[in-house]
Amino acid sequence: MFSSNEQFKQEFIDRVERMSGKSFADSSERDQYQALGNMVREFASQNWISTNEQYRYSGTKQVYYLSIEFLLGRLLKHNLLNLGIEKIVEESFTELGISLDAIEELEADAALGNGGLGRLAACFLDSLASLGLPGHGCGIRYKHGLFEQKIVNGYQVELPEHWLRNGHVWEVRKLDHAVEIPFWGHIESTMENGRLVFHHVNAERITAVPYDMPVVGYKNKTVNTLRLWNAEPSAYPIHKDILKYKRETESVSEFLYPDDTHDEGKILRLKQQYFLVSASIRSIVRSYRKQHISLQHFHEHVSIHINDTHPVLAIPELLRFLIDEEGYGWDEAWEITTKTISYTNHTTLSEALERWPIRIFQPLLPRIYLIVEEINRRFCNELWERYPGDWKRIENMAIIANEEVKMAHLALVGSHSVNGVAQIHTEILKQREMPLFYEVFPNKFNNKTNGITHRRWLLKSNPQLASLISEAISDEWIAKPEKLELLMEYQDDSLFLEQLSKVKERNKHKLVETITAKTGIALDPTSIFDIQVKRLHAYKRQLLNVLHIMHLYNRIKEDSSFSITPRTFIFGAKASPGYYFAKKVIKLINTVAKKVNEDSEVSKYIRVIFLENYRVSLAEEIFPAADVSEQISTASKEASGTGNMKFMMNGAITLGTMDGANVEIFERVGNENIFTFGLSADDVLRLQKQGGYRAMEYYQHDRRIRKVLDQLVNGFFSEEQNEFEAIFDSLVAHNDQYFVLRDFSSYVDVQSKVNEAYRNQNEWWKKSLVNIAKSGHFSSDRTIQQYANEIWRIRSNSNVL
Ligand code: BZD
Repeated sequence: MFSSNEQFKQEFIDRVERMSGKSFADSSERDQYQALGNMVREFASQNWISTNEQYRYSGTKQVYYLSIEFLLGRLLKHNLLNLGIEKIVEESFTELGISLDAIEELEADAALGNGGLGRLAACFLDSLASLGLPGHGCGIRYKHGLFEQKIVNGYQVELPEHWLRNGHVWEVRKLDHAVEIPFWGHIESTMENGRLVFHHVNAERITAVPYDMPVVGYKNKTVNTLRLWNAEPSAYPIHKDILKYKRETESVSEFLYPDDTHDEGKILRLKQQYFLVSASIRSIVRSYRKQHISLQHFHEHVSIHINDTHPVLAIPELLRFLIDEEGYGWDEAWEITTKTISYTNHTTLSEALERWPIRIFQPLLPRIYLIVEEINRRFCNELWERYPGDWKRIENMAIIANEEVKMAHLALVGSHSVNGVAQIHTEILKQREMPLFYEVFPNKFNNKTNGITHRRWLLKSNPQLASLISEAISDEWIAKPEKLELLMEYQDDSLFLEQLSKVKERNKHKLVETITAKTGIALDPTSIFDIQVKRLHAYKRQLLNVLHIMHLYNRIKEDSSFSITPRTFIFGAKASPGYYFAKKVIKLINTVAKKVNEDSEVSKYIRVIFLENYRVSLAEEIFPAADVSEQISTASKEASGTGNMKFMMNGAITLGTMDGANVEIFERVGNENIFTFGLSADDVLRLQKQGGYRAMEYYQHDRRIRKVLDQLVNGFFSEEQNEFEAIFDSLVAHNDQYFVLRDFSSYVDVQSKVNEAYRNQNEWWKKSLVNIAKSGHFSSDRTIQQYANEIWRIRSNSNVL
C-alpha cells in the first residue's frame, strides 16, 4: 500500500471512508489521522510479527528495559520516517491537498514521563530498534500523563492531561496476555516434601493488561515492542464494595507521579512500582518459556535493565518467582537474578534516593518484604565477615535500616552492573556518594554517557539542517552519526557557514511564528536566541539566568551608552505541583518578562519569553531555533543532562558549568567552541563539606547582586511586595545552597563573552558547525551499543537486518 503515490492515495481514501463512514470529501482531519495511523501500524505489523518470530526461533538474548517512565512524544512522523515511507505520504498528501503537519498536530504527545529520565528511555527504544537489537520496553499505561501547564497571571496552573481521549492508534490491547498481581494479605508457610512453601493468603488481586506498541527501527525491518501495563479489576470479590474496588484498582495506572523528591511515602507509588515489575517479569518468563530452555540459563538469554531504582523490586520479584514458583534454592536463584539484572543511577542528590518506610512496604508486599529481609540479612553477614565489628559501616550499607528499605542499596547489591550517566557523575558515585559500595563491588561500577536519538532530534525535527548536512557529506551520518565529524572539513567554507546561518534563521522564524501566534508577542528573529528548557529545579538554576536578565535590565536603564546585540531569552519549564520554590521562580520569570517586554527602552535589546507547557513536540521546534544553550546547573548536581546534546546537535553553543555531560561536550568541541563558567564540581563538593559559603557577603559586596536582590523584595518587579521573599531568603537567609550568588559574577562575564563572540558572525557559525560535527558521539546509538556490548551482552540479529 506504500509502493506508489497512486496506490497509497487509493488505499488511504478507501480507508478513511471505511473507518469514518463518511465520504472522503466530508471527512475531517481527525478521520484522516486515524486512517493514516491505522495504515501505518498495519504496515509495521508485518515486520513486527517477523521480528518476534526471529527472536523466538533464534533463541537470541533479549533485553527488557524496565522504566516507570517513557516520554515518547508523538509517533506518526517518527514512524513514517523510520519505515521509510514519509516521502510517499507527504507527496500523496500534497496531491490530495492535505497538510501532513496539520494532521500530525492532532496526535497527542504520549507524555508518560517527567523529563530526562523518561525521554532517555524513549531515545533508547529508538536506538535499540534502529541498531537491530532485541530490546523491548516495559512500562505503565498511565491514563493521564504529565500534567498540562497553563500560565495564569504568571503562575503555573496544572490541568490533567488526557492523551487517550481520542484513543491511541499505535497501541494493541493484548487481553490474553493479562496477568494477576497480588497485594496486601499475609504469608503462611507449610512444609512440603521437606521444603518450606509460602502461600500468599487473602491477597487483593489486580489484573495487569498489556497494551503493546510497535517500536520501529530506522529502515531495517526491525520492530521491537513497548509493552505498557494497564491496571484493571480482577474477578470481583463478593464481600466488597465493587465500585470502590474498581476505582482503587484502576487508580494504579491512572496518574504519572510528578518528579517530586519531597512526596515520599505514597502507597500508590509503591503499588505502581510492584505492578510494573511483577507484570513485566511474569510476561518475560512466559515468553522465555516458549523457547523451552531451562530457567537455569535464564540470564544467558534474558537481560533485565532497571531505569533508576523505581523498578528495583524486579530483584526480589525474580527471586520470588524462581524460589516460590519454580522451586529453586536461594543460592541458585540469587545467582540467576543478579546475573540478569543491571541498574542505572540518574542522580547524586541524596534527597532523591528512594527509601520506603517498612510500615508501608511490609503490609502492601508481604512476600517481597520477607525476601528483601533475607537479602539484607545475607548481605550484612557478608559485610560482617569482611569488616568484623565495623557496625557503623554495616549500618550505612544495610538495605533495611532506620525502619526503611533503601532502594538504591537493594539495586547495588542485587544487580551485576551499576552505571552512571556521564563520566563525572560516575566518578562522583564511586568516590563521593557510594564509596563504601565501590569498595565492596569495584567491578560493578561503570559509566555509560547518555545520548539522544539523532533521528528524532536532527533528522525529523530539523529537516533543513539534515539536508544541508547530507548535501555536504552524504547521508551516511544517519546510519553512522559519528560521520558528522566529516563536517569539520567545512570550517573555513564561508558559503557553507552562510547556508548554516540561513537554516538557523528559518528555524528561528518558524519558532517566532509559533510564539507570536500563542502569546501575541512579536520577537526579532535576528536577535540571539538564548534558551533554557528543562524541568524547573533549584539545582538547574533558572534563577541564575533570570537574575542576570534583571541585571541586564538595570544596566540598560543605568547607562544610556550600554549596548548589546539584541537577545531573546526563552524559558520552558514545568515545576512539580508541590514544589513551592520552583513555582515562585516561574512567577519571577513571567514577572520579569512582562517588565522587560513592556519597556521600550529595554525591549530594544532584550526580550523574555516563558513558553507554556514545554513538552516533546514543542521541544522539536525549539532546539533547531537556538543559538545559545543554557546548561547552568550547580556543578556536581546534574548527572548528565540530555537537552545539552540536543542543542549541540542543532548547532547551538553551550553556555554551561563543568557539570554532567557538559564536561564531555567541552572535551570534544574544545575551549573555543563552548562558554564555560563557575565553580567546578570539586569546588562545590569541597565548599559543601565546609558548610557552604557566605552568600551574605556577596550580597553586601557586589552592588550588582545587591541591586537585583533588593528588587526582588522592594516591589520593583511586583506590586506584591512579599511575592519573591522566599526566593530572596533562599539566597541570603538560607545561605544559597546552589551557589547562585557565588557564580553570578562569572556568569555575567561569560554572558558578555557570548555577546562579543556573536558579533563575529563567521567565527560564530564556525563554532556552531564544530558543535554539530562533534555531536555524533552523543547519539544514543553509541550509548546503546555500549550497553549492549558491555552490560547486556546482546547482539544484533543479523537475519533481522
Ligand atoms: O535523568 C535525569 C537527570 O537529572 C539528568 O541529569 C539525566 O540526564 C537524565 C537522564 O539520565 N533525572 C530525571 O529525569 N529524573 C526524573 O525525571 C525522576 C522521575 C521520577 C522520580 C525521580 C526523578
